[in-house]
Amino acid sequence: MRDIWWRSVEHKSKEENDFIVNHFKKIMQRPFWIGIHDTQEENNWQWGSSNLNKRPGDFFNWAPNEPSNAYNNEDCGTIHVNGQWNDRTCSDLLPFICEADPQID
Ligand SMILES: [Ca+2]
Ligand SMILES: [Ca+2]
Repeated sequence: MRDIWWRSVEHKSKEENDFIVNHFKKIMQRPFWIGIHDTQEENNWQWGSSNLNKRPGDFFNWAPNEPSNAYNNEDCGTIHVNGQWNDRTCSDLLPFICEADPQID
């Protein structure tokens, strides 16, 4: 049986971050969501797959003065066309890209 886990794309290394920017920069006229958040504990940034026992990763590419947690209400990460990240309010309507891990049981 084949299970596929979909999640918002994760950028756990500079190589992955560069890959996403290089492949999607033509459509990145707006920032889009990446799968990182600090919803459980302020400034403890985790990838969405962390609860799947995946390595949380130690690569971060925040823009200068980010994450700012503006209005004490920015808990979800976005990426800009320059590859740098910003935290925003999680309910903002922005595009996202999904990635998947095909798993064969
Ligand atoms: Ca926050
Ligand atoms: Ca911010």
